[in-house]
Amino acid sequence: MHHQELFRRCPDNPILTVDDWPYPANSVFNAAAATMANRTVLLVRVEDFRGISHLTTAKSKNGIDGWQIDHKPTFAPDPDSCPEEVWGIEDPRVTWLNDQEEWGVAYTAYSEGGPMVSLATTRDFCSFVRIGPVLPPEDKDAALFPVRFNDQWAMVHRPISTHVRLGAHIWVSFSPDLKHWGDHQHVILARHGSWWDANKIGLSAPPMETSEGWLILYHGVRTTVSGSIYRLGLALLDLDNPTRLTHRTDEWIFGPKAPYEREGDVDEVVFPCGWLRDGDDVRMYYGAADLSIALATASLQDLLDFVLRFPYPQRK
Ligand code: BMA
Repeated sequence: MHHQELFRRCPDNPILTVDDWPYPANSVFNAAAATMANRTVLLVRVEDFRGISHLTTAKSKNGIDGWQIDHKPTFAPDPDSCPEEVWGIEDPRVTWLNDQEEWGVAYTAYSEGGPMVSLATTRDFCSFVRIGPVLPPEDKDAALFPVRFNDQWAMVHRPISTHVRLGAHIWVSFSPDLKHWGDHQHVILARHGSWWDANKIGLSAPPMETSEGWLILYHGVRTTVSGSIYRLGLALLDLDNPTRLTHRTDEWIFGPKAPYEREGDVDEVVFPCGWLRDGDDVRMYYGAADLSIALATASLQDLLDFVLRFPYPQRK
């Protein structure tokens, strides 16, 4: 199998659009995913006609169709109490936190000072408890790990560096309490030049625990004269030390191809915020062209076999 076919698109794509929405919206995309009581739950980014985003819960038995969608925003920005959310909340990633018996939600709070990372928790995808803004601008594409390392929570995120190695790279930070974060380390650097993941990368779906390490799905942004192209690659982090990168694919494994990925509010974008594992099956939910939600599936073993062909370090 060619590695461009590791993920197979669902024939029903796009599986969710604004036409399915119970209330008027400009776009529905970049959804987090979870499994709750045998149902697939998507926490969907919905952009309203002001351009401001909120999150709404959609549930389905088979994860493809028959979605039950909340009739109003489930988790809306609250700029009166949370000024960092004044321009909306975007791109959630959810992680089941074993010790706490709840999901941790990392999302982009769009503040007047720029996009930053906020955290919240939920037990039911109806009500959310904010932990608060945890990393200052510009920082986004964050997700929690499900377990602690030496008693510390860990989180992947993507600050933007204006120093010598200018660019947007993937970092991991640690916290004793989910609120205060430190011990920041960069773990995956954007490549340079003509690479598909030159200059700007970011985590896509949350890290997935596998026998070979933490499987990382990340996006790389190729800048061209007619705009950016968002594509996806894989990496592995050491199971015991998530700051140690052990593998990283040279080539992207998934990129915009279908018409709904190539043309939308932002052309040439595939942007997953969630993937779910069921045995060897991996279901990846992704925003398509900042307009709709699509689904593609892969075999976990195939993904691992492919990424294991690229031990790190290698040339950049
Ligand atoms: C990124 C994020 C995503 C968006 C993507 C493409 O920077 O803002 O929400 O899907 O750009 O526009």
